[in-house]
Amino acid sequence: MAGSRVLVLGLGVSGMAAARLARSLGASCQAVDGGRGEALAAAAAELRELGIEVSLGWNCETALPAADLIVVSPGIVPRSPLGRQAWGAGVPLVSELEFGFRFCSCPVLAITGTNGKTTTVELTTHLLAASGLRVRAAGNIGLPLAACAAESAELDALVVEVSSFQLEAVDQFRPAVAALLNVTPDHYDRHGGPGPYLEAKLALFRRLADAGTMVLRHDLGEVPEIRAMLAARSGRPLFFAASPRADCAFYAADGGLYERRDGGAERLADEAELALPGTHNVENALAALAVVRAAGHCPVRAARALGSFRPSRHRLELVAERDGVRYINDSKATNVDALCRALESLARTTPGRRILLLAGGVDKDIGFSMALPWLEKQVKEAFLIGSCKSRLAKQWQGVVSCREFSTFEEAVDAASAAAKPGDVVLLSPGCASQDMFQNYAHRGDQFRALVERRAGE
Ligand code: UMA
Repeated sequence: MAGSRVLVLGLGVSGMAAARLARSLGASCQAVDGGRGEALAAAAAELRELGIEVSLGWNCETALPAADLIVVSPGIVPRSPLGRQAWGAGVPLVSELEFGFRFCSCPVLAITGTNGKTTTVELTTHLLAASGLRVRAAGNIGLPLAACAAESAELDALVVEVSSFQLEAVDQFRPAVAALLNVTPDHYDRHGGPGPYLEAKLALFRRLADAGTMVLRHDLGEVPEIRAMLAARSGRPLFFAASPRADCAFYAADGGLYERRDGGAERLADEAELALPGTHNVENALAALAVVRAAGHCPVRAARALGSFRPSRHRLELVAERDGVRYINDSKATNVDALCRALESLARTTPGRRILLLAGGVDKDIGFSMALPWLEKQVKEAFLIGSCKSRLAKQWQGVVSCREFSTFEEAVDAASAAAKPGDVVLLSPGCASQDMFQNYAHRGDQFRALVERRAGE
């Protein structure tokens, strides 16, 4: 990179990491961001100290600074004004994921899918660390790959959560293992529909090295685009399923998790050991074990650590129990499939409890009717917020009573007031958060604060 000119677009965590990396490699670097404000001013000051030129409040009215390589942050939409400027600049353009990957020297184990990515990445990292490997979780989970390049020489593997946004501009990204957990409606507003969304996800496999292994939920092998891709590859993928299936290397049966190998099957763990409720978490555990095997390590040893894994916050997290009412934070549910999975888990773990559901947020052009059977069974009332609240109410009204609120506080107060002993107040929005919050974690923290404030009254 020494002597080349790198232009970084967006100064969130991805852009900051990419700019620091470019500079540390001896490139001359410039960075632009359309935003302003205190946090960005502080970020810009830090970069200027490193000799990086920064322009904030970029309005796309002038040409972008000249560069040999443009590195885009995942939040920059290709058809947005800045996206059009960047993609139209006639300069090689890569995502931060691609840029970081080019300078990582340990194997990358990549995990994508609509839901369960973060849990599976954390669990895989936990299993590998418990097996004595030096590993780190990175990527969409919050630690950009570009921030791991220097440290990667000391690591045995990076377990990387990969989003469809990051895959829009990859070229040499070739993970050693690529896992696809599931594909359900999400981010159609950005990608333009189910076809392009699937295509973006499949970019992960299209660049898999021949020696690399694919890990897939068994039913994904039937998707025509995936079947065609598998037919063109020499290696066989490792399939997993949360049911007994003869065609899967990792599967669940009789309350246990199994690996089928060399004509036999070995029980790796009991399902009951998992501190993670729901069928989807059995799938996540099987996927993590499959990634361990695909990376050349022993799932039998790794499986011993399944029981000591604890999920991160904002996923079916019990934040309070008061007067017989449970308050559960599932702010990580940013699409309707994740909401259905939360309701399915609660049906298993707390059967018979009625749910007061807090939902709504950014409309990603996905339908919400998929949730109707779950709502009908378990939800007493829905308290709706955010830019898609009226659309949600229209689609759900027939099966569940819906109320719309202009602030989150009003919605949480109303749900709490309506709750009777034995009920659950569940925040599982089924939507992204950015219309009212910084991100899903901020939304979950606000929920906890509001619940705790009511407790103190
Ligand atoms: N910006 C512009 N112009 C634009 C768009 C953005 O200037 O048109 C600027 C903003 O002013 C801001 C910066 O870009 O200063 C933000 O960049 P970013 O949105 O890419 O955010 P990062 O902080 O770099 O976070 C990104 C991911 N964000 C997105 O994909 C939107 C984080 O995933 C990820 O954790 C992080 O990189 C590290 O890899 C978040 C996410 O919501 C959690 N991901 C989606 C999801 O999980 O569904 C894909």
